[in-house]
Amino acid sequence: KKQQIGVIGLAVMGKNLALNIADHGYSVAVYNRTPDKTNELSKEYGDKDIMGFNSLKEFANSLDTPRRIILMVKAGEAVDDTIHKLLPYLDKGDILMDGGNSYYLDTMRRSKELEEKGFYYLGTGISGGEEGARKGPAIMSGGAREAYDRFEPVLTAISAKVGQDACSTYIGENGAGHFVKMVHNGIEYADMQLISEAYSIMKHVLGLSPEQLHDIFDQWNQGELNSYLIAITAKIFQKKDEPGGGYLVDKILDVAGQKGTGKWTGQISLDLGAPTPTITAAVYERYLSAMKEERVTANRLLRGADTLKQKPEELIESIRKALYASKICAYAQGFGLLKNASSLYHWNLSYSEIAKIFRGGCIIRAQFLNQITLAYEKNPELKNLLFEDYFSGILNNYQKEWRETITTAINYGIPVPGFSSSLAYYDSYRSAELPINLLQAQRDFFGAHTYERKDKEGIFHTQWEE
Ligand code: NBP
Repeated sequence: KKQQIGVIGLAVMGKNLALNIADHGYSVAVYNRTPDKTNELSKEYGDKDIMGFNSLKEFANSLDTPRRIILMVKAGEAVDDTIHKLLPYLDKGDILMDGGNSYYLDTMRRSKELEEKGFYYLGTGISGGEEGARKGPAIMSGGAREAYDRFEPVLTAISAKVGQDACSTYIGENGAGHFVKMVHNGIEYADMQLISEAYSIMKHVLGLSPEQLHDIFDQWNQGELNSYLIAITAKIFQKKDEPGGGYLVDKILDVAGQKGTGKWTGQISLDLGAPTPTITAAVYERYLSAMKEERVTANRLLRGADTLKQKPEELIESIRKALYASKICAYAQGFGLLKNASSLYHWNLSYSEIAKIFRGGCIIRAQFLNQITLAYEKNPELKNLLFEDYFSGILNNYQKEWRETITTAINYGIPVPGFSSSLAYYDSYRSAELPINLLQAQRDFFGAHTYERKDKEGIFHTQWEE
């Protein structure tokens, strides 16, 4: 008997996906570069239909043809390396699916190379971390449609479900799946930064304790901010350190790592001319976090301030509104970036489908994604989420408190780059007039870059000085 699905790479994600697939009635073959992980998995889960192999040749021979293989190795060289070693044991028509967080241009390159050799290649974003992989992630597949169709039953079975809907869909050709996953992660960076800023203001201005913060986030999670990240934030504030030690959150070093997807989102937004200031601010803030020593020195040299105008309860409600308004702008930026990429690469992305699969399994799952889905179902050509009544209504109603929250943070010297980038995006976007006329004059002054005029057609250049 041959195994139905192959999984290569048995770290956190691959192991849990293999178990998830086996739980849904598929027989699985697994392989990992270091045999220990394969042996452990086979030993620990001997009751499941999972066969471990320590040679790629035996692994490939154990699979039903045309083969369906999921690669879950570290993004980058490991993917090329593994493909290179596996290829001699594959047959034309086999489907290789990269389920890691690969850079979408790598995916475009790999699919071209493999398709030229007669293989299928699916670049698939899988979100949800360890728990998602085990119990149901959100899955975004890119590549040849017919290859997706052959993989689809497995992907649908193992994905998260929201009501009747599976959080798995075909996104588009070649790198489209990984691009959408990358933007998902960029939005995730923004979401996490914004929540951290809300926490920072409540902690520093109001001096709230972890217990109080737990109650507030728990309450926020009952309303329009309802989401996975708000829910886990509430839980984090409850976690005690080892006996006698206070709360764990207060013991954690304020230095963040990153694996690249947020950075790529920022870089590509520059390439594609799609503004994503909130997402990019979140990436910069992680870089700043890593400069811990410098910050500690600066903290001694450079002063902040304090003056509180609002009552505590009012401020907490203002922060909630500022968080929601800022979040809406971050999602508008992310979907704006998808729109630019879709037209550049002819992916014909369905934004309502994308918002729909983001509702379950993945890290940015949130109640308000229903609103995004509805917005794009109503108008697939929507230029910007901010044009949809629901979102413009929220922003119009919340902007006063949004501004007050940021003002409070500024007065206290509390950094809120996410909140303020979102507000700057909002204010720039709603400005019928920007001071860019002056900038254009400067460009023409020193570089003869020319300018256009409000009052007549044409391209103009002025001799600004004698
Ligand atoms: P890692 O990203 O930590 O990668 C570890 C795996 O890659 C191990 O199986 C390791 O084998 C293998 N590997 C490496 Br490293 N170099 C290799 C090489 N040259 N040849 C063959 N195999 C190699 O694992 P992960 O956290 O499970 O993530 C897997 C993918 O899923 C990544 O792309 C990641 O970005 C993505 N992802 C992760 C999460 C998450 O929450 N962790 C969520 C969503 C997506 P070894 O055992 O021999 O070292």
